[in-house]
Amino acid sequence: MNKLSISIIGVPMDLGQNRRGVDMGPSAIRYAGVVERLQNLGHSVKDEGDIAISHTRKEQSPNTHLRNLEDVIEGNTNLANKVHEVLSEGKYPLVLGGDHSIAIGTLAGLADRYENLGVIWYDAHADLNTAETSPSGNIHGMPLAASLGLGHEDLVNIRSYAPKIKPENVVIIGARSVDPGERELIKEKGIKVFSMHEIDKHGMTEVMNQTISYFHERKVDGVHLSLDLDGLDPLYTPGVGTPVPGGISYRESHLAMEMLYSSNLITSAEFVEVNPILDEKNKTADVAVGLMGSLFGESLI
Ligand code: 4U7
Ligand code: MN
Ligand code: MN
Ligand code: MN
Repeated sequence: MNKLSISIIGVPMDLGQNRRGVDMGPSAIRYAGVVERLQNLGHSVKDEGDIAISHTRKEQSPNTHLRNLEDVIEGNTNLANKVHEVLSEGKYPLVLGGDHSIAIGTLAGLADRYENLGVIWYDAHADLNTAETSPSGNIHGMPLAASLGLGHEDLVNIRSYAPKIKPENVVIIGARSVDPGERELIKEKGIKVFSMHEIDKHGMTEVMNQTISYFHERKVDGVHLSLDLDGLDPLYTPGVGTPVPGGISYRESHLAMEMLYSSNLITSAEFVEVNPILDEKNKTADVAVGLMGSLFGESLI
């Protein structure tokens, strides 16, 4: 079994959306025992601490309806640099959010090192809005679009290159709340989506088998797992800012993580949108850490 050197990077970011408290996500996940959980699997784990994030919220940034644009860019630039550094040390980046706008920074740091990076977007949402299509102005609804090179140019150009990823290297799993502009983009770019409909109809085993084969066919040189805890049903993960009923179950999610572990495909991961203020007794952080356990080999030892 492959033992990894995992670097945990906390990102106390809450500026990508309106609800307070998601900046405490990294603390809640640490409190739920992430370091011990992964060490118990034989991995070597280093907690790199938190990325510096500004906490001055602005309703709107000048010249745009995107909220807190400058501070989101600054935080994501810091994160991108850290992810890049961790990779150069040969370590496996495990990023803890924070709202999902941080995927912009994570992918900016990763894609610099990978030629043909794959991405799994495990989420109730597609996060494919741009400044033009966003109904909310919240940047946590835009990270996948930004990483594809679409949207506000400063979001798209973190670490001074774009795009970070190719649309044909993205698989979205769990989608059930997709905006009209996002739908168009999915069609136009041919992005692979396993919505709740496909999960219900074919089951998670089939969905994951197809996902894994897809990445093999695409000849990716790494796959990043971006897991938004709202991908699961709010019954299991109530501590999220934008819950959507009818989500992926607890067991289906563990199965997905176990299959990804066995596939040996995943080379980095992030767990985002844990909001302890909205949670019930740290349930959502506990589920997050449990899923990390499965992703890093728990069921098989
Ligand atoms: B998350 C939304 F309009 N699409 O853009 C938007 F429904 O990172 C929600 O997946 C985005 O939690 C949710 O604001 C972002 C909305
Ligand atoms: Mn979401
Ligand atoms: Mn998301
Ligand atoms: Mn959310």
